Amino acid sequence: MSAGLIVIDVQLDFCPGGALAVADGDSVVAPINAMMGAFDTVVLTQDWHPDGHSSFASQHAGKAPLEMIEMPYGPQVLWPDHCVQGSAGAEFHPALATDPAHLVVRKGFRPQIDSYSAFFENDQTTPTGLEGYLRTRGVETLVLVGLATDFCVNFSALDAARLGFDVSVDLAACRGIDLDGSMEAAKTGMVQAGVKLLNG
Ligand code: VGL
Ligand code: ZN
Repeated sequence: MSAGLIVIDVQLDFCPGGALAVADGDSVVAPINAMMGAFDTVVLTQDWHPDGHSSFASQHAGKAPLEMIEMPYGPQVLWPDHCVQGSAGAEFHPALATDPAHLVVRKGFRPQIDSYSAFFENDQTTPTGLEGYLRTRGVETLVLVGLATDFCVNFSALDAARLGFDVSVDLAACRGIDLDGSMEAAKTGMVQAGVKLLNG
C-alpha cells in the first residue's frame, strides 16, 4: 500500500496574470512543495492544448469565454485560449518544485476533446494511462491538490474515487474558478462520491 500526490495544473495560465487566472492560484505552490516529501509517488498534470483547441471560445463564432456549447461527448464550457503547447502560460509555476515529480501527465492535447480529469478525457472513456501507472506502482491512497478545485481537481477526484482509490482533496492547496456555483456543487459532488475533503 502506498500513497500518491497528484498535483493538478499548477501552470502560469491558471495563476494571477495568466489567461485563465484562478484567484489566488499561486498560493497553492508553497503548501504543495511542502507536501511532496511525504509521498511515495508524486505526479504532476499539465493542461496541454494545441493551438485552436475546440474548448477555446475563439474557435466558435459568436461565442464568448465561459459560455457553454454541446460537444459530441456532452456539454462543454468554452474557455479563453490557455495552456497552449509550448507557450509561457503552459509552463509550471516557476516556484513549483518539479524535480521531486516521478511523472508528468499531459492532457487536453486532442483537438476535438477537452480533458479535465487526470484519468479520463471529457468523453469519460478515453484513458490517460494514469490509472495503470498508479496501480502498477501499488498506489492505493491519493491526495489531490492544485487548480482548479471545481474543474480539473474535481473531475480527477471523482474519477479516482470511481476507480476505487482512497481519495482526499486537500482544499488548503487548491483554488477554484467558481462559475455559477461550481465550487459548492463540486464539493457536494465529491463528498457524495466518497472523496474526503481536508482543510475545508
Ligand atoms: C482547467 C478549465 C480548462 C483546470 C483546465 O485545470 O481546472 N479548467 N482547462
Ligand atoms: Zn484547459
